Amino acid sequence: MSDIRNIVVLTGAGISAESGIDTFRDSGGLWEQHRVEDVATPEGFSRDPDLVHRFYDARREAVQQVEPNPAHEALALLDKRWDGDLLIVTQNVDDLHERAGASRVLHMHGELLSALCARCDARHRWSEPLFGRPECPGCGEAALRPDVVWFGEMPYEMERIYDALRRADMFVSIGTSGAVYPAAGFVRDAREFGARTLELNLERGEGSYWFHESRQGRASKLVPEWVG
Ligand code: BV8
Repeated sequence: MSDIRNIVVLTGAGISAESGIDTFRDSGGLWEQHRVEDVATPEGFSRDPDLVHRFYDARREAVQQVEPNPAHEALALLDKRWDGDLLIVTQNVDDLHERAGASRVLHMHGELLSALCARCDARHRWSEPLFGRPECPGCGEAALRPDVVWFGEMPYEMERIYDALRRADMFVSIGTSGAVYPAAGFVRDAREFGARTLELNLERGEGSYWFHESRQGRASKLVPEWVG
């Protein structure tokens, strides 16, 4: 990677699969267990907040029982030793990148271990259930919701992401089906801005043909090999 200075990595549910966290679209995945419209949209939340709280409370609990895997650890190692720009943009709402030791992480779809107050917009570190409507530590209202970006909501820090893509010499996509936008379009943006693009995934994702190179396999093998 001699001529590479600035790297953007995009991760999806596939990087956490070997830690025991369900992906969305693999067989038996989260979207087979629940209708997206019911649990991952603002309309679903206003229709049945308790159902949505139970869905996210179960995932928040599960995330605290699992560990990072060698793919998370390899990215954390890269983060520690890379002296150029590096941004790990994750679509995942787990905290496994951080628990592996990575620090340059951006959760574009929010985080399970955070609660957002629908009344005062404050975000709070949160590891307990939201079922039962606890009060917002800021404004005292019982208006806390999962701090997760649902379909139809604007992902976090898009300007910072596009700024990093404009400057990237390398864009690596790991463990994502490329089914959800705007994340699924980042490879095209990076390529247009002149970056080399690499896909590391169990199978070819929906936008696989946009990548200069695509390697199939498990993240716990491919990512340590790529980081070297
Ligand atoms: C927005 C958080 C605008 C919640 C999630 C038509 C065209 C283009 C766009 C749209 C459209 N219609 C609607 C849209 C917009 C919509 C969208 O893209 N819909 C899709 C379905 C077409 N997008 C949005 O709504 C986004 N917002 O557009 O806002 C806007 C503008 C102005 C003002 C306001 C708004 C917001 C989308 C965010 C939704 N939230 N998650 C939660 O986590 O519960 S989405 C969810 O699915 C994930 O976060 C992730 O982002 C996404 C994709 O999932 P993946 O991570 O890729 O997981 P998946 O299971 O799909 O794939 C796993 C992969 O891993 C597989 O390929 C598998 O082979 C691989 N794998 C498995 N095991 C391993 C492995 N790889 C390696 N090793 C292994 N061991």
